[in-house]
Amino acid sequence: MKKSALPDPFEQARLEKGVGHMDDQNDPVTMVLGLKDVRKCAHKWQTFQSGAKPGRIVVPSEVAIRETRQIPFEVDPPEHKGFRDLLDPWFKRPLEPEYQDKLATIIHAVVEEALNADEVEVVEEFSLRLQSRALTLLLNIPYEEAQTWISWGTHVFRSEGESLDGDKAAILYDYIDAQIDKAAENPGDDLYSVLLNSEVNGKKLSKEEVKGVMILTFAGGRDTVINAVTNSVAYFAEHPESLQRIHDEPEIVNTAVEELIRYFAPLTHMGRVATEDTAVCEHAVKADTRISLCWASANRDEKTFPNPNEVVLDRKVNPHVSFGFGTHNCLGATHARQIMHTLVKTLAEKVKSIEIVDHQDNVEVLGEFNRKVGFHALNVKFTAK
Ligand code: HEM
Ligand code: EMZ
Repeated sequence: MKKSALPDPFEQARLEKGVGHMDDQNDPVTMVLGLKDVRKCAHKWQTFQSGAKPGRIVVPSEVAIRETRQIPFEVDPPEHKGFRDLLDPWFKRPLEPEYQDKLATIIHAVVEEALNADEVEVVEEFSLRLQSRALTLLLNIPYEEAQTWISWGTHVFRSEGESLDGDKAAILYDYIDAQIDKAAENPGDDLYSVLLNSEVNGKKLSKEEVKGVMILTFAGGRDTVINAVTNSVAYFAEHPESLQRIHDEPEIVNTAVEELIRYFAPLTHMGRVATEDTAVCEHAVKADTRISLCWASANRDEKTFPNPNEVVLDRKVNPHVSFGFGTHNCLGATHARQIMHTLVKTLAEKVKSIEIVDHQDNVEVLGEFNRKVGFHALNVKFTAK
């Protein structure tokens, strides 16, 4: 099997039962596996809520390491809408040409660094740098600030060997508290200041609410983007013909990016808490227990995606759910898509070949399933055109 392949561990359970089961800190999860069922449950926010105890809809649950509610992620309708209406225009800025030019400059520099180096460890030296520098644009903060975020490593709530790391989370919380205080004293045109001066439903956002938005912006857009970027490098290392094809047919770059994102599914699943006794695929789900919407499984649903385990760069019909579905669909998707678009184009223009020298898989253990989501480390050599 190719090193860049991400096999689908859910196929049999999806076909036979439609659901899977995993335990997590004594708060078990019924995983919803089929595309239609995932969409249906994502829609039923009254039965499957996001606004449970902060941290509980994340798997592994973060209840033990945080109290701040992430906004708008852990808020249900109708309150959700007010926050979303405030945030949507800001998170659409990646569509502006000036933003795209700055992003291209950042990505070109990261690719040039890689081409000039002897060997690159992609996760830390390529993807994390790219993600952090790009995030300065989304927050509208000076470029230099990325250095601090790079020093935190890939995930802000987890570390090597520890699936939940309270000490690491505290670094992020203290940092955000300090930035909020700074912006309150000396407002600028960054996201902190904009949020501090905004109202939702006729009320100014509190510092705690601003913190809830900022934690989510840092956490939600971090290992997801790092995985997407790292998996892309691995994929093109093993499929040079695909890189050449994108070079020769640049008109397919948008569908190619969507297909890579479908195949990678960087966020495996996200939980909900049942508000009443109910059922999914004829499996009882008791009130106050958790289900998860398994985006990674839904994306391989053979009923919707022919050859689901192949990367088909010009796949025509591609209703993947890598960015979620319905109310909480990903707010950072415009930024993430723009990163992927620019990265893929830049690699196709500048890179002749990528050789994988060494790799360490990142495999998530999800009860009965083991899912490779990407790499803990990926050492490669880039060769320029
Ligand atoms: C929501 C995936 C990048 C911020 C979501 C959801 C998914 C997802 C599946 C839905 C969660 C749910 O329904 O409970 C991804 C993937 C990304 C990515 C695969 C990269 C390839 C980003 C980035 C940011 C971001 C870059 C911001 C910096 C958010 C926010 C939400 C969200 C704020 C919550 C939206 C809401 O509750 O209304 N993301 N994400 N994401 N994502 Fe992303
Ligand atoms: C949460 C989540 C958001 C969570 C849309 O996903 O991403 C996870 O990586 C974080 O650990 O706290 O922000």
